[in-house]
Amino acid sequence: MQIGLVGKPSSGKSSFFKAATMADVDIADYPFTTIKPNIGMGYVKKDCVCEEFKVQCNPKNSMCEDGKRFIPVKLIDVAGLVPDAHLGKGMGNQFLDDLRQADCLIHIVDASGLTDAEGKVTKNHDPSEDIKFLEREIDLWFTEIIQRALEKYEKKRRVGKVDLLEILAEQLTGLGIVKGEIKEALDKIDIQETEKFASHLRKLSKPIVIAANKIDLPSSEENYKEIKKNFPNLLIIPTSAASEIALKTAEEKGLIKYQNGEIEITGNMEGKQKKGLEFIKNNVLKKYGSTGIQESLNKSVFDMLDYIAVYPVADANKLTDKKGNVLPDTYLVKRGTTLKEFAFMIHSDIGEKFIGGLDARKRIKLGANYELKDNDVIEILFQK
Ligand SMILES: Nc1nc2c(ncn2[C@@H]2O[C@H](COP(=O)(O)OP(=O)(O)OP(=O)(O)O)[C@@H](O)[C@H]2O)c(=O)[nH]1
Ligand SMILES: [Mg+2]
Repeated sequence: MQIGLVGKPSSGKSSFFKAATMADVDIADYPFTTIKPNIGMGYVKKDCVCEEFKVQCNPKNSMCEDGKRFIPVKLIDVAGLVPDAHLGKGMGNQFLDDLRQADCLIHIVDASGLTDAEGKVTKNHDPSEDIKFLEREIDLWFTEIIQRALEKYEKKRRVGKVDLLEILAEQLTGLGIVKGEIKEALDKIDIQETEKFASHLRKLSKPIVIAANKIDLPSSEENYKEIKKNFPNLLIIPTSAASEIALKTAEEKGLIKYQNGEIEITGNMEGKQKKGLEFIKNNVLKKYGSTGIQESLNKSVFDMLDYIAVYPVADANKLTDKKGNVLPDTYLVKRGTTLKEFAFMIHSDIGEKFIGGLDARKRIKLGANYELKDNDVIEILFQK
């Protein structure tokens, strides 16, 4: 699972990245602080099935803390995107190629309205404008890729018979778009209207969640309400990346206990630090329920992409892998994934030698076409 963080300069992409990964990255109040992409691991958080099964788990590909499973997702923080990036403005849009493998995007919007379209300090900038321009620039990036495929098609056509669908599929597989989707788009939209065609495919392969960031700033409240009104069909989450960094840092220093959006002071704190924490408590946690960072990742994966968590085990009775680790792995898979498809995800060898599966909860046998359910714990049977 990969999630791309996009947005105009200074909207807080690297702050969001740091808040989610706690990796040390450059954060500054001037545009284009980030040039080369930052890549790291964030986590989606979910109730672990260990409590239900009343076992102590030994996670391998994920973590479990107080009954919550933290499942890794790759985050990519890129340079800022500005209007007309496709014409080479700012850092251009070539760097978006780093996001080809991303399953979805989180658009980090500066909800405070205190930075302009290029990330420079201003007043009363309308964040709705940022949402519109960014969608357009992402669509234009797709348009360029499709145009390159069309050029390739024209070139090949001159020397022999070629299939447009084949060429498009070849060029677009890197964006995670499958043949069926391209065929559907070709049937529906004239590819000569390349931008429209591109926009359709972009929505399929790179859906966007909006993080209304800097929600701690007073001017954000009105703007947040406004963007929710203007874009009723978008998933919009209020976030304060800076607050999340402050809280995690205070926790690392042993000053507070920070869990599930609640803080408890445990260490000695000076007046200024205490004031800062009080501010976050009142203006972010109480007002919006949380800093929104974890929600953004969770909602992207579980709500927008509609993924579920599945626990493969080698022994459905003991719930262990071959080495005896209890509930070692959690996989994120798209809802609708079949058992046999899942077998191939774990290992192509297991897929090829697939026989069936065992449901550890219901203790029943499962067939190849069984559709996986959220929190399934499954032993896959294969020829050894
Ligand atoms: N008040 C407040 N400030 C924030 C928040 N998130 C980021 N900032 C500030 O916004 C400025 C830009 O943050 P960055 O994370 O560097 O922004 P970016 O989007 O990565 O910027 P580029 O790499 O230049 O494109 C910094 O001064 C941050 O401290 C937030 O939630 N609240
Ligand atoms: Mg940055």
